[in-house]
Amino acid sequence: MPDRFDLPAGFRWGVSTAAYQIEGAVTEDGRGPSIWDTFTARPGTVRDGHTGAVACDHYHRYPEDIELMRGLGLDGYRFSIAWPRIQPTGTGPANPAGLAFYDRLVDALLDAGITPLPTLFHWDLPQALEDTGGWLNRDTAHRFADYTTLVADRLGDRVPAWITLNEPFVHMAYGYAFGIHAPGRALMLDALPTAHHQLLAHGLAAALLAERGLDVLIANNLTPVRPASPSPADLAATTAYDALHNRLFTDPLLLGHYPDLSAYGITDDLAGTVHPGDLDLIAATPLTGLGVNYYNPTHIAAPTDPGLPFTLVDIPDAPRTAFDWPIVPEGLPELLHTLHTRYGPALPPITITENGCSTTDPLDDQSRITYLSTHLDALATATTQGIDIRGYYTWSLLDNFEWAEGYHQPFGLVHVDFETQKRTPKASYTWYRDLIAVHRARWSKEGSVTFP
Ligand code: GBH
Repeated sequence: MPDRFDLPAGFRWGVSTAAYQIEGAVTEDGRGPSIWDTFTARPGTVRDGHTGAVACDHYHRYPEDIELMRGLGLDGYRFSIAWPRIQPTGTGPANPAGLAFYDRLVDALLDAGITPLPTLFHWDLPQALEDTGGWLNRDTAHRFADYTTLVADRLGDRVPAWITLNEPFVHMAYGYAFGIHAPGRALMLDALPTAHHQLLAHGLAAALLAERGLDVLIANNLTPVRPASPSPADLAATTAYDALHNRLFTDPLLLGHYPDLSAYGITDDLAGTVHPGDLDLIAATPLTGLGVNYYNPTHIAAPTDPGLPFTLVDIPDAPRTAFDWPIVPEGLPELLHTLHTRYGPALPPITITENGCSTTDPLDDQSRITYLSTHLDALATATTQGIDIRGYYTWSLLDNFEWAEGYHQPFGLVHVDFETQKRTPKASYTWYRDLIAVHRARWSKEGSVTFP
C-alpha cells in the first residue's frame, strides 16, 4: 500500500487559516465591520458569546506565527484577506493601512521561504454590503471584482496563485439557508441565488486575476455522498444531495452549466437569477487548480421532512472527532475518484486546501496525528492511481475562532492560550515538521532516506 511518503516529488506542504478566525484587531487601522462582527454581537449566535474581536491576535503577532511556519518547513501558507480591511464599506478606494498589513504579511512569508496562497473571501463580507442584500444581491459580485482588482494590483507582483472563494456551499447553507453562521438568514431554498452570485463573483475575479498572469483556484468543501441503503428512495435522495452540495458549485466551473436541480425535486430558484452569458463568464477562465476542503463523507436517506428531498443521517460505526464529525480517511480517495470520473479531462490538478480535526487533547494530540496520517496515506493511494494532486494544506496552524463554536473546537498544530496568547506547538506540529522533512529528503535523494 502506498503511504504519505509516496506522495509525488514537488508535492506542496502547507497550513490553512482564515482572517476572522485568527486576526482579531477588528477595529484597527480603519477596518470596517464585517457580517461576523454583527453576528457575534447578537446574543445566542455563538457558543458562550465568543467573538473574533481578539482571536489569536495574529494581526499583531504574525511575525511569531510565521516563525512557527518556518519551523515546519512549509512550502505554502493559505490565509484569507479580510475584505473589510481593504474596503471598510465594501466599495470605493482601498484603505491604505489594510493593504499595508497584507503587504507586510506577504513580504515576511517570502522572507521565510513560504509562498503565500491568499483566499479573497472566507465569509467575512463587509456589513455595508450585507445591508444592501449581501450575496442575495447580484451587485455584490461586481463589488467583489473591484475588491479583487485592488488587492491583486498591490500583491500580484509577489503572490502567484489566488483562491477566490472559500466553501461557497457552506456560506450559502449555514449563512443564508439555516442561519447558524453570519449573516444569520434562514431562507432555506430561497438562499439559492447566493450560490449563483458567489460563482459569478468567482468568474469576474478569475478573469481579472488571469489578465494579470495569476493562477486561479477556488476552495470547495466537497463530500463523497453515499446512500444510507440501496433502496431506490435513498439512492434518489443521494443524487439530489450530491447535486446541491457538490455539483452546484463545481459543474458550472468545469462543465459550464448547473445541474438540473428541479429534476431532483429541489425547487429551482436559479431560473430568474441566472442572466444570459453568466454561465459562459463563470467558466471562461479555466481554474489552474481545484481546491478541495475534505472533512468527511455524508450519508443520505429519503426525505422525512417535506421541505427538502433528502435527509442527512449518521455514518454508523465511524470514530468521531471532538466536534463529533465522523473520521473516514478512505472517503478522501473516494471523493477524488468521483471527481476524476465525473469531470475527466476537464478536472484541473487538485490541491487539498483544508483537512484536519478538532481534538480534546491539548498538547499530546495523538488523535490529530492519527487523523492526519491516515488521510495523507489515503491521499497517496489516489495519487498512485493517476489523480493529479499537487499539495496539502492542513486546517489549521493555530487553535482559533471556530465560527458558531467559538473557541471550543481546537484545530491547531499549535495550541493557543487565549488568556495570554502564548503559542505552544503540539505533538502534531513536530510530527508534521518531520513528515515534511523526510518526504522532501526522500525525493531529493531518490529514496535514500527511510522513515520508521
Ligand atoms: C471549514 O468548514 C472552514 O473553511 C473553516 O473556516 C473551518 O474552521 C473548518 O472547516 C473547520 O470547521 O455533520 O458531522 O457530517 C468546514 C465545513 C461543515 C465540514 C460541516 C464538515 C459536516 C460534519 N464543514 N461538516 S457532519
